[in-house]
Amino acid sequence: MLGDSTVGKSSMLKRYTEDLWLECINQTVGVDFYVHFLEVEPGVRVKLQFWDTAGQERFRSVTRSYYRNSVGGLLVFDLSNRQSFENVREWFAEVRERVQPYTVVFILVGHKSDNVKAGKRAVERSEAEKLASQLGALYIEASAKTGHNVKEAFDLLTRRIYQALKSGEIQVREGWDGVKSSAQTLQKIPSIEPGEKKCCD
Ligand SMILES: Nc1nc2c(ncn2[C@@H]2O[C@H](COP(=O)(O)OP(=O)(O)O)[C@@H](O)[C@H]2O)c(=O)[nH]1
Ligand SMILES: [Mg+2]
Repeated sequence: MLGDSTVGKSSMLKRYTEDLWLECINQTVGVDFYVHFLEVEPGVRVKLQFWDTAGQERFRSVTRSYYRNSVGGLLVFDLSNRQSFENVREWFAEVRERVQPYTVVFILVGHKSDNVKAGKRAVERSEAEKLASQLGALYIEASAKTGHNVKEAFDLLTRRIYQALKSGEIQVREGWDGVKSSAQTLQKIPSIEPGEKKCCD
């Protein structure tokens, strides 16, 4: 989870993993860890691990150490906070710099979409879509408060990663924790038929 402090990263994760909304969520200190399971296609259940980083500069040295072992990221900004949008490029560059030459799959999230209804939009959808395409990411608007598009944002990221794995755009590397799977399981992924059961069901 990437983006400035207070854009709602922790709230998005709470909504996605527990379907909970907390008005007074605790500020993240350093890095928090969440797990969620998703069936990406019939019979293929993946375990997702999320690293919820603190956006403040004083924790950057901690959060940086997690980039290398991540396969994807949600770049989050607050639709009612222009500065948080302006800073997205920096977050992107910060991660890219540290994972090179490898790829990280990104989804750009315009968050707190409930504020848009209240007339507080500070970033136009067209600008955000333009930025997303420049960064090679997809764009989605969501709200942890109402639950709008939260599941969709995480699902989109997961499916993009899964596709990238299947196409070979991303490869499992030894000593890397971004994607973990036994070599045998991974080779089987493309050939799984809908409805076919995998082990450990
Ligand atoms: N209006 C609105 N406020 C939100 C939403 N998500 C989070 N917030 C508020 O934004 C503040 C920061 O949220 P938090 O999840 O801690 O942000 P983080 O620092 O990016 O992890 C809190 O006061 C939340 O209640 C949302 O979808 N809509
Ligand atoms: Mg947080």
